[in-house]
Amino acid sequence: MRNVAGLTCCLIVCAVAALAQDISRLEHIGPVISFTRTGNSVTLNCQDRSQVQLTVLAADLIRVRASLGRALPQKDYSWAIARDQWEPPRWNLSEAPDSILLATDEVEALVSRSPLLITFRHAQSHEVINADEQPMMYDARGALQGIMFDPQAGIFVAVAKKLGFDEHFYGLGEKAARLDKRRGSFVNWNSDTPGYTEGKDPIYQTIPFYLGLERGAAYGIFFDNSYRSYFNFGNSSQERVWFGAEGGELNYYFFYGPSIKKILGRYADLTGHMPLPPLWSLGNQQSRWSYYPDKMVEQVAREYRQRDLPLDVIHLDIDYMEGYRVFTWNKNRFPNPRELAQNLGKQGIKLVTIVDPGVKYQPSNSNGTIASTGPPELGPQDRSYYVFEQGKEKGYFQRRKNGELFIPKVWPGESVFVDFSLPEARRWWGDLHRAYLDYGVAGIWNDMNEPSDFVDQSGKNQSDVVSYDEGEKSTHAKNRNIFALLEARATYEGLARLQPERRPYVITRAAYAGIQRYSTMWTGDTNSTWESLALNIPMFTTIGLSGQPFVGSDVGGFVGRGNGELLVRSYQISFLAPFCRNHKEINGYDQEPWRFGRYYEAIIRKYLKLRYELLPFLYTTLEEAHRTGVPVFRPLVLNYQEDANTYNLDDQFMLGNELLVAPVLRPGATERLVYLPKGLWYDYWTNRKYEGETTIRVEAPLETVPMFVRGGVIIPKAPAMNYVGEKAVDLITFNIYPDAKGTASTMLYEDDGISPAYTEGVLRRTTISATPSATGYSVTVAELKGSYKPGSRKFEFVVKGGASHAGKVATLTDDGRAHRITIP
Ligand code: MIG
Repeated sequence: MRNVAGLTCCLIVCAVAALAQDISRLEHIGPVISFTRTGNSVTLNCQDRSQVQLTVLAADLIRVRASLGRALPQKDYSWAIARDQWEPPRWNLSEAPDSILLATDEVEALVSRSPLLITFRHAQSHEVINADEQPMMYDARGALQGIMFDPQAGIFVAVAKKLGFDEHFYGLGEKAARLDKRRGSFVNWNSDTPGYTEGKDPIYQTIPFYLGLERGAAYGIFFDNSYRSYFNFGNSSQERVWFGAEGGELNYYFFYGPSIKKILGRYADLTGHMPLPPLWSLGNQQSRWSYYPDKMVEQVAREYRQRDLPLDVIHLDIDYMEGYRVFTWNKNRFPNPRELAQNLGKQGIKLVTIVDPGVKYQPSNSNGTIASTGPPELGPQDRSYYVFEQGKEKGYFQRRKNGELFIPKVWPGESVFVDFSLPEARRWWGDLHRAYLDYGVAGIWNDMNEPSDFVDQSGKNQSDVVSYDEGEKSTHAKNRNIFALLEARATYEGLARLQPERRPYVITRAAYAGIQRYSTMWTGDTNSTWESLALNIPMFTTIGLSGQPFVGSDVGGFVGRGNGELLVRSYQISFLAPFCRNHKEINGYDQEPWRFGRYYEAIIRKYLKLRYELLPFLYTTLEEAHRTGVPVFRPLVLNYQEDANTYNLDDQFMLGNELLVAPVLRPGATERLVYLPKGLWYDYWTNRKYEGETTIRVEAPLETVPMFVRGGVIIPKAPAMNYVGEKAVDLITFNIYPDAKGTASTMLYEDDGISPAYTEGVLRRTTISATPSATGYSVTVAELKGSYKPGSRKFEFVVKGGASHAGKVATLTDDGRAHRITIP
């Protein structure tokens, strides 16, 4: 059995590898024979009956949609897209004997008719940004059928682009790979891959969006196709980039920058902006598989508090349930979940429960215990399991083509999955979360939603499973990669409905593009190894460049045994990641901050305290991500895209535009090299100044993660606390790091941190600028913007560095009005 499985696996892997080498067996799209214009679209009719539609959505956004060998279908929808109405931009259509040109103010698409090739150019200089290397391709004769997941579900389609000699690639979401994807080859097929190492592909998520960067100018391509897809950035060819999928339309969006930040903003407009999660989700979180019974959860809380370690959240993994039945509580382990939540709540700690998509397959059984009257989630479940009963009765579970229920095996044993493409099923699933919220659970963690199936992780066992899919009744080939997106949507919308006064907090493992509208994420089952730790940086930055700003990884690693040094170095990265949660596998050695002795615990405490002090800054940066699509945790290339030294730099990162962090990623290392881009930099710990565009060697004993602050910024800090809301954010210290001219500025963002009122403008922006003046050093607090009222509190200004006013401090009482003070 094992051998057979191994062999099949090899066949699939080999076939995929072969495909990566060879798209030459595909047919080319035919030449253009005519075209029509309707609204902002131009439709090209091709000799082989293919149709291609180019639509101008914005001056820097053009959609290319092609149906190969047949006419474009009327139906046009995608689960990923958040916006389909765009302000009609100004653009021109012109025609020449051998070409058609669509030109906006920023970009033009030149379509040669025969062969049909699309070239995107800069609208003013006509310089080529990105060009087809071959006409679009499709598998008209079934040449690739042997390797297709489900040949009945579609035909292989592909696009080939010219590869620039010095072109770099970023994005594709969660990949166990380095930052620059140049020369890489990737597959998207959401997969449960515990203990993955660098190079493992695919893993959990599918974000078919990438950025190309050459000579400092960037473009983006979002290939919105949920079938198993392939991206090859010059892996097998010196000249070609190609991407394709095992079915569906050749549907992609072309974004022109040249700034990466601008592209990320557009991508967020198209696929959705991340809503703000509750502020406490930026707090420290603790998990393991699994804390139970309730007494142990309380003990974890007590340890944190007694040891003066900050903590906002404890996670309950799968063992809180009655026999892994989702939306139930085990009555022996958690007899009184409400009381537990209340006890934790008094200490400022919130509960997050895991929810898997597998619903135990449990036809009613007359031998079990009869449920007493009372909420079904607290009942015995053995005679009748209400979630299975309701879902079956309503017809919400996935079925095979022949009408039979699809019965995968997951934690509860035989299970069923919900067809989340059914709007009523999503609503029902969302409402089921009452079984948690009623007891005070504050957030939901969606695991196993690739969806994982112990019968067969490749998806073959699910190949004939049908989803409603807007009436298309499509199969797994199309729906696997969007299953988690739809589940997260059901969860998010459910939480928003059940608690309209609170922001939903959802965490997911699997995803498709657009997930940021509903959920935050973590990078699944990493290892407690230095290699796995080093992957944190390129993975977090890449996920951020792919539209998901709220990222993080199990601090300390999930699989295998860690140690104090590894745990400390892990916190020295994650204390600045949006999701900061220590988590461990069921049989793993304990890994809470105190488990390796006081020396390590003290260092971890220092970084957790610093995280809480930096929360005003972290939250301000998160709000920027929400508003602009530009992530919190950034690769240097995002802030310095003209600087080629940053193009493959993946052992350093930046937090916003302000902080540069260079963690230690090897055991025993106590120094490292750090690249500082152009500008003035301050060592965060010593305030020593450096002129940038240089590589320096710095000391990095275990107590210290090298951090640098960019000259010209102001970093706001709150008092240290052990959970969000423990103390009033009174005394905000603004640390001023002057640039070469002595000036610096910031804009602090604040709101109530918990309700959706910020979406209605209940928020506050405090703009502060500092500049040398004739009489001293002036700090200006502009008149406050927004209707959120934090009440009166003290501001303190501290000038950093060796400047003449360094070390000088001034304070004022913030009353919402403009102020100007001069430090003599
Ligand atoms: O098959 O719920 O990635 O975080 O602890 C393993 C148990 C299922 C995988 C998740 C991990 C979680 C674990 N889960």
